[in-house]
Amino acid sequence: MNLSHLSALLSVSDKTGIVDLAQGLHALGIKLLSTGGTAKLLAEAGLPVTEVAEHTGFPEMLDGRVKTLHPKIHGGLLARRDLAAHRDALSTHGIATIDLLVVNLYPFEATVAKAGCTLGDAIENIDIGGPAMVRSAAKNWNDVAVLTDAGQYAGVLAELRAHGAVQRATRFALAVAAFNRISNYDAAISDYLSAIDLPADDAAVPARSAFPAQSNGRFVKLQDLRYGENPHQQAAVYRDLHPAPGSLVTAKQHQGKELSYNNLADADAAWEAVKAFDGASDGPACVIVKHANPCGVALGATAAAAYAGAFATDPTSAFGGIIAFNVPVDAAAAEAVSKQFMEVLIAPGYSAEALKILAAKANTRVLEIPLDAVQRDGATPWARGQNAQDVKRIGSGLLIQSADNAVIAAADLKVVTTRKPTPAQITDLLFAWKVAKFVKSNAIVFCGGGRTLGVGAGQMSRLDSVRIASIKAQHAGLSLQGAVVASDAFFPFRDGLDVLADAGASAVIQPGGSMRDEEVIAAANERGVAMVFTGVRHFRH
Ligand code: 93A
Repeated sequence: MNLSHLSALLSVSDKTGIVDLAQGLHALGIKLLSTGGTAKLLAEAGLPVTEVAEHTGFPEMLDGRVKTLHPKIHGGLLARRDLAAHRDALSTHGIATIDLLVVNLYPFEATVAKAGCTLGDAIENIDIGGPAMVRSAAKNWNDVAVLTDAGQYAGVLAELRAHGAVQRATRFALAVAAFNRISNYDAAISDYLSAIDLPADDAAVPARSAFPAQSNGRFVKLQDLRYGENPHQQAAVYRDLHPAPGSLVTAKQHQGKELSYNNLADADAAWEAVKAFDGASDGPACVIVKHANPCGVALGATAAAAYAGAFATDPTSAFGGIIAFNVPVDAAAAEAVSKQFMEVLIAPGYSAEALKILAAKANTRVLEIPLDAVQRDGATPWARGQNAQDVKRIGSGLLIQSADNAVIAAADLKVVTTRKPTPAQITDLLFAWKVAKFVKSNAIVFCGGGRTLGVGAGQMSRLDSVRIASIKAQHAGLSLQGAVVASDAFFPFRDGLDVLADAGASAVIQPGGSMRDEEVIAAANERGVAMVFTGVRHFRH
C-alpha cells in the first residue's frame, strides 16, 4: 500500500511507542512532520522526518512556547477537503494538508503530583500548542485522524494497512477521545491553580497529592446501569476525574452479576464504614450493610471472627446484605460468608483459595479495592482515601458540604457523669461512636466487646431508634445488660436516656449540647450510667 498522498504530524512528550508508530506510517509511505524533540528521536531511528520549523519557515521560539502555532499547521489541520474554497485557500497560501495528528501533552498532571513542584514548574508544563492542534484536528475529524494516547497507535496503523485510510467511525471516536483528553487536561490545570495559595517565587507549592480537593465537578462515566433504585428508573454510575485511592469507584470486580444501583449505594456505605477501622492498628473489621445501614459491625482476631460478630447482631437482616472487610479475605472468611446469601463482598484483597471458594457463589459480586495507596497520615483527606465532598441532589439544585471526616479519640471525650467509664467501656464507646457515624439518623448503636449488639436506624424519633435497637437485640437473642450506646446526636429529653438504661446500657457516648443536657446528665447519674460527650455530631440523612 502506498499512502504517500498523506502526511502525519507527530508531537509527543511521552515518547512511548512513537518510533514504532512512525516506522509503521513511514512503511506505508506517509510523510512525517515533527517537533524538535520528537523529530530528533525519529531521525535517530533512521526515519526521514521534516521538522515543523523547516515546514513553517519559522523557528521554534520562546523556549519552545511557540512551536506549532502557525497557519501552516492549523490551516493544514482545519481545512475541509470537500470545500473548493478551502482547497483554494490552501493552495494560495502554500499550505499542505495534515491528515494524521499524533499528540500527547506536556505532563502537567505528573509534574504537579511531584513533591517540590514550584508554581513555575507547573506553569511551564501547561501545554498550549498541543491542545490547540488537538482541537483543530478533532474539529476536522471528518478529514483528520487525531491520536492522543499511545493505546490508539496499533489500531490506527492496522486500519491504514487494511483500508488505506482511517475509518469514519474510528475518526469520530478518536475526536471524542481527544476532546475528553483536553477537557480533563484543562480541568487538571484549573483544579490545581484553584487549590493552591500563591507561593513566593520559586518556592515549592506545599506538598500535595495530585488532585485532592475537587475536580470541578468533572466525572468520568463508568457505565450505564440496568436500572435505578427501582426498575422504572434509568441510571448510570460516574466516578470523579481523580478518585481518592481506596474508593469504591476504583474497585475491581472478580466475579458475579453486574452491580446494580442499589448494590453500589450499599457497597459504598459498607466500604466507607469498614474503612473507618484500620486493619493494621484496629485489626480485622467486618461491616454488613442492608438498605444503606450497617446491620452488624464487629472487630475480631481474624476476618472470619469479625464476620461472625457482625452477623450475630442481626442474622435476619444480614440475609442478602453487603459484606465488607478491611483486611484481605482468607479461606476461613470465604467459607464463613459463603454460608449466607450476600449480594456483594468487598475487601482489599483475597487469597487464591478464598477466590476459589467464592467461585461457587457465582452470582455474588466480589469486589477488590486495594488500600496500598491510601496514606494513613496523608497531607489531605484525599490522600487518606477520604471523600472531600458530600453532594446531595435536591429538586433542581444541589447541596454540597465537606465530607464528615471528623474522628474522635479518647482524649476528646468529656466525662459528664459522676460514674467514669472503665477503660474497656471507653474502647467500646469509641467503637460504637465510629459505627454510629455510618448509621442513618436518628442513630442508636448498642455495642459491647468490639461488636454491635443492636442498631436503631433512620427513625424520626430518637426514642423509637432506642426501642428498635433493643427489640432487634432481643430478637437476635443478645443481652444488652452492661452494653455501651452511641447516639449520633444529643438527647433532647431524659426519656431517651431512661429507655437506654431500662434496656441495660451502662455507658453512653453522645455529642451533648442539648438545652436539657443537665436533665439528661441527672438521669444518667440517677440510673448509674456513665456518660461522655464528644462535642461532635454525626447526623447522616
Ligand atoms: O509550548 S507549547 O505550548 N507550544 C507549542 O507551539 C507546541 N507545539 C507542540 N507546546 C507545544 N507542543 C507540545 O510539545 C506537544 O503537545 C508535545 O507535548 C510537545 C512535543 O515537543 P517535542 O517534540 O519537542 O518533544
